[in-house]
Amino acid sequence: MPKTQNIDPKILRLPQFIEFGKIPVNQYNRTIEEEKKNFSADDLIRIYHDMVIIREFETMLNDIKTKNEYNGITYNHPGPAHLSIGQEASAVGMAYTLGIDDFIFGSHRSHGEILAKGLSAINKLGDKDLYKIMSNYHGGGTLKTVEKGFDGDTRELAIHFLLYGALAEIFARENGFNKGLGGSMHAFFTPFGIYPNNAIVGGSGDISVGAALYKKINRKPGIVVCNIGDASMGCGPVWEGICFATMDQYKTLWEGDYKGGLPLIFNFMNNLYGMGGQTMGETMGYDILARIGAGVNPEMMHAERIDGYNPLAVIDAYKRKKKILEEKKGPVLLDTLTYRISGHSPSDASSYRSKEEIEAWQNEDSIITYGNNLVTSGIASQDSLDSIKSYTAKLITHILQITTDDKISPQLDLNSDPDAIGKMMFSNRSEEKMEEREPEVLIPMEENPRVKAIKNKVRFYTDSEGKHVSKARLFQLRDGIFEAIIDRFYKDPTLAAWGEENRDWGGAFAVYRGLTEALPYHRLFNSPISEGAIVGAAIGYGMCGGRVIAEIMYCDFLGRSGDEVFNQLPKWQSMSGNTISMPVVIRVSVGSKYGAQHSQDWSALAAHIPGLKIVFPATPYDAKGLMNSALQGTDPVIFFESQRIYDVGEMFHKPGVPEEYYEIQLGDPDIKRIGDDITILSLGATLYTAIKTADLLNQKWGLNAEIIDARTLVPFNYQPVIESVKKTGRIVLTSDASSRGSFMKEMAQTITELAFDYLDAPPVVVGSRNWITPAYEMEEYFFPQPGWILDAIHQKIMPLNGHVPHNDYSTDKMIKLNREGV
Ligand SMILES: Cc1ncc(C[n+]2csc(CCOP(=O)(O)OP(=O)(O)O)c2C)c(N)n1
Ligand SMILES: [Mg+2]
Repeated sequence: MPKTQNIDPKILRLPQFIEFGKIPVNQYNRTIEEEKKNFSADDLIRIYHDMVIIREFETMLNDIKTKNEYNGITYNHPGPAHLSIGQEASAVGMAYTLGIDDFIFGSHRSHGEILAKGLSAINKLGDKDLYKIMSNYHGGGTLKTVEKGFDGDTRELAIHFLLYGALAEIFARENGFNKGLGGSMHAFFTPFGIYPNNAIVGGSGDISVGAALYKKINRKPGIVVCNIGDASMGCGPVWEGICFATMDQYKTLWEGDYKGGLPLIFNFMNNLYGMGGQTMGETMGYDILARIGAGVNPEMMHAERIDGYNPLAVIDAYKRKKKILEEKKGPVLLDTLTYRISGHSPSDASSYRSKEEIEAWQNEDSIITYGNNLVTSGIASQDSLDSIKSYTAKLITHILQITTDDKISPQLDLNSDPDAIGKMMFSNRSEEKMEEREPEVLIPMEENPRVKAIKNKVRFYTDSEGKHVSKARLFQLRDGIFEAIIDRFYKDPTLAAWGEENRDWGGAFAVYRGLTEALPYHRLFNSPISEGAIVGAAIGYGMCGGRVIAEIMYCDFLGRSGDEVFNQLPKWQSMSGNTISMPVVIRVSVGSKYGAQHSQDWSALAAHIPGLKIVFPATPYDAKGLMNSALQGTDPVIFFESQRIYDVGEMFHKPGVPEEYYEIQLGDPDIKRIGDDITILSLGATLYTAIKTADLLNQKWGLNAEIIDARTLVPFNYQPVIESVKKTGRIVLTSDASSRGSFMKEMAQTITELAFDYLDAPPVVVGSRNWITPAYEMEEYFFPQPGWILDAIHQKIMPLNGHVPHNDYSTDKMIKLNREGV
């Protein structure tokens, strides 16, 4: 809601028509003769060569999958192989003009794109650079294997390296580009500009937007190509990615040379099918996919359908579209028409399409047609083309032979190191900034109005006379988060933040108030209401090397970014074989007062997914220290914040929240009150419920409860909790999450396992009801109350003399509730 842009009813209420321009469809019409002036003969032959390599590579995989044999080499590959036989021209055409600074993202069917982009990069890199890239990768293991007995030139060696790295990845070998942890659908190799390929249909649709943002925000050269299938046009992340990538603000509000569109091409590899669903005529309504561009923005996304069966048509389109991106008029939508001759996977019986249809496309096969054109135009002889084919078959046979030899190409040795994958789940680095340069800010930090206001705040909840400080004067939890974030914005030039209402509004809960004054648009901006793309773009930004904070306004909206949070963010570091890091913090606000769809604590859902660090602070001191750590790290962190306690002051850390920078290590729970009769382990805002409970236990029964604030869920150091249980013999755990499947249940189970001998009673979890969250007026019947914890202690752990429980925690009641599913 930038005040600079007035929305005038006098203009907006005028009648008018929306005019759509023309979207070109297959307009390329040059002959190869005409193209001779644009390409050397070598270049034209290289296009053929690259297509043949892809065809042979995929044919080999098809043979291995269907017959367990290729050219006399037998092998069983149990994993996936989504082949792109038929689509070679679209891949080679796409990659031909791209340099190594241009990044491609892909899908489950991206072997061809990997090879095409790799071959294009090899052609553009000098021998020295190529050798350096190869010898640096994974300590040179992949290179050493292909170098053995090889006596050609560096470029040829690099082709061996590319084919071997890709195939070894597909066959889960340690020499694979991602140590065998990515596999067929997730293989990539960033030194050649090949970024993650994604097994989730449309997964690259928003991640690639983040990569384009990374390039734009950090002034990096190159463009980004998002290669996705035609059926992915039905996927949320693709639509959200398109919305995110086409926001007006890039052209209206971003300043100076940041003004202008994203350097991004959404390239739909339109093979007309999504598995067995026919996108034109059955499962979608667009008829011609490029039509979609018309509705997105006035530029109609410069959309175009191109003939992906003709590599020269694709190259022509890329040359023209790259120019559009250089002029900052992107993004672009390309509908690259192609056809998958092979099945969706080798087990596909093609029951959804006719033999005649497949034959018709085979008759127009791009490699044969293009080869014939080369011959008839006198660019190449049939013999020379045939020798490319026979050379390629020999090369692929050799690569298959060394890849399938367990001695030459072993898998990651999980026998000798059973934790080898575990060690790759996190990058665990500590980096003040992701790049060395001055951060762009609008004013010195001391001049920031919020920073000035905070200077006058009291950083402990009581004053020197022990009186409670008024809310207006109090340094609150939201201030702790703000201090950590603004500090990092002035340290790390790559740091950018986005989400809904993040800029002028200051975030829905005023955590960012004051940041607008500090930061130019390109470092802090409002996003569309696209939770998937908010997170997806952060993932792309992070994997390219930038640090980013994305915000989800309510925890309940995490479902909208489900794939990004559960499938993408946690996995790319380890699926890359630890070659990329993911300095991404997702702030998630946990609500109350707004009923069933705005008040859920879903921290357990996030904690369940391997590869995420999960934080949930409850005090201003912890919030600042933990946010500092999250922003100093290189791992994805989901940072939960409870709306109930944004305004609390610091009650525990004396003399108050330090003004200077400090870190609190993720994973250490904190003992907030010492006691030896019972341990209360709390998470998030229930720390304050625990405090009230402890006060009651002390006042009424003279018991001293030890209160431990978990602070983080993953990682988590159980040692202090076990030490406490050794002392108290009793533990009750509480959080605002519905108790069934909550993280406190997980903790209770682990504590039972680790400290069984010290326990006098079972660990008991007091969470919220397994209901919808009712209206604010009824919330005390839903969220755990001090009285509930007393009831549970009384009935399950130790009788509290004279206590009359309100709630029934008996075994019978628990069995009944579980049986009823509530
Ligand atoms: C979110 C999701 N839904 C379904 C699938 C199963 N699936 C794998 S590929 C595919 C079809 C994708 O079609 P398209 O995007 O056109 O790519 P193509 O396979 O044609 O290359 C489907 C449904 C998946 N991997 N991810
Ligand atoms: Mg398709």
